[in-house]
Amino acid sequence: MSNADGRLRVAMIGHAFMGRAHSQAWRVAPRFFDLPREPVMQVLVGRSPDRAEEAARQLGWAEAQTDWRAVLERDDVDLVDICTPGDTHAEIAVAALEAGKHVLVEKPMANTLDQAERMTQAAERAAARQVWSMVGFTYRRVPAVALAQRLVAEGRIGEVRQVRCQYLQDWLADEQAPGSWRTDKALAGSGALGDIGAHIVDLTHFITGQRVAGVSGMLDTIVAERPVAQDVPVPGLGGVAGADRAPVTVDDVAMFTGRLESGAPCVFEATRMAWGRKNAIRVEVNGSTGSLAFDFEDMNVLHLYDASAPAAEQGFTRIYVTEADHPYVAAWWPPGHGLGYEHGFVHQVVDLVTAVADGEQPRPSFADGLTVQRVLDAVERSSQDEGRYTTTGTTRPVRHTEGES
Ligand code: SOE
Repeated sequence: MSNADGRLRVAMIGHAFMGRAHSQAWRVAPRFFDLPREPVMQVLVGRSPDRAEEAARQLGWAEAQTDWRAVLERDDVDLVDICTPGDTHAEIAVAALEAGKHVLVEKPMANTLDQAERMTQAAERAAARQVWSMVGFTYRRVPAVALAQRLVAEGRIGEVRQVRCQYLQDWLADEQAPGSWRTDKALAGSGALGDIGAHIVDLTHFITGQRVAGVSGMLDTIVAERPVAQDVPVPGLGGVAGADRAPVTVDDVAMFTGRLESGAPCVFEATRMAWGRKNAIRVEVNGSTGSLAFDFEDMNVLHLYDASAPAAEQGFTRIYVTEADHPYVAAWWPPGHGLGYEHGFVHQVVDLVTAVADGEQPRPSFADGLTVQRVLDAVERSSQDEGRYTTTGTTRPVRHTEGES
């Protein structure tokens, strides 16, 4: 709970790539947005005392610790921000919620459906005590994506008929690229499927307001063994400590088709092998009266096709999403200056702190994260059953809501 003086004291667990992005967001959000609570960067938790001390100094945390369980017992911590590999998300999140701490957990929320279900149950219990939780799907907080959701909810492209998503990266396209915790099923749960496929499933849920009801999936591990990086905080992540090579036990490529609750067909591709594509998140939604298209590699732009326009004027409109009345943009720069990858994390902090202060459920909630986990689980099961169409178990009567799925 935030204390009487209006601060929200944060403990962040993990300080690698996500820890650095979250730290910048905690530092910057109160400087650009008028927040109802002042985030305080109280304590950074890491495995190595020396590395944690150095990270706390560099990233702006008041102190460094190595025992996350002891941090959960502190009265000067109100919120726990979990930036660790997925194998620890459930244990830490459930313990933090039961200790009365609000929780932000990185995506995917868990490595298994069972873990996600337990986390969601703990979150529901905690919410009854005004202790809140959120999953860190930050791409829904890119202004162009938030605008896409708004336009679909307003009916600007009519009824959603089809969705196609890609998340293309190439950081493992080189067979000699070292393994890491991200290539080890015991630590990451899955490969491209959970790491980046989770993002495009959440984006589909968010933008369309509908859940994926069933999938036919295929997973592929293209490079079966990799060198083990030695210059990492805990040598051996991604393999046996001390070994110089380790098997890859997760997918490099995840491809699946699906149907939304309305029956609309979708297609998804997530890969780490697409030479030349660095962080290409592409979403295209086709409706009954138009289309929307987004590519994160041109992240300040949203393309809108309005099929109701006079035939002579029809074509994709390139909306440069940098105007003050676009989502989140008014807090930043004048039109035309654009935002970057890190701003989605800042917007995440803004929305989380505001929801906590207002005593409202932040979105995406753990229940929202569970709907994504159900899709990932169904893709795994389908891929093990010759790609047979597999329901996600998340269907409900189709609702056309103003807001979230
Ligand atoms: C994968 O390399 C990754 O770091 C994801 O884990 C993040 O969620 C994504 O934002 C960038 O790429």
